[in-house]
Amino acid sequence: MSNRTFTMIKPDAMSKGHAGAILDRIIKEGYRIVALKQIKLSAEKAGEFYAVHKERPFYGELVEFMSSGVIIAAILEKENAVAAFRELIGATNPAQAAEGTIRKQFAASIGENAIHGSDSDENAAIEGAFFFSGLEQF
Ligand code: FUP
Repeated sequence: MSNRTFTMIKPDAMSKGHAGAILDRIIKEGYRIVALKQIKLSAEKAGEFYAVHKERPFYGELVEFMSSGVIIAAILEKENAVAAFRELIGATNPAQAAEGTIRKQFAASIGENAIHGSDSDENAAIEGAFFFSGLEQF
């Protein structure tokens, strides 16, 4: 069990002005910020990040959406971070997200669902390294 996960506040939440509230919630839930940056992904970089979904019907829309605006990327630390953070953000489809989750509060649809959280320790490490060098992690 690793104590780090990776997150992105997605373009929909950023453009609606929810970044501050989401970061506040994350910090209040006890996560320590290991690394954080604001960045805009090119379509190529977004495609690379979501390469695992390449064959899925929503891949094109996902890449277009994730490269449509600025995001915040961050590495977070807390005990059992991956599982705990998945619980905090809620189901992929906000219609199925539990009360009190970040997606329930801020997400509009399954495609534009406000926030990303890694689904395994292995992916958390891969995704964190996609955005941050060792020198940017504290
Ligand atoms: P999650 O781990 O909850 O982010 O969900 P997935 O890894 O299954 O999907 C990654 C992203 O693909 C989602 F955040 C949004 C997008 N997606 C869709 O647009 N449609 C779908 O049916 C499933 C996922």
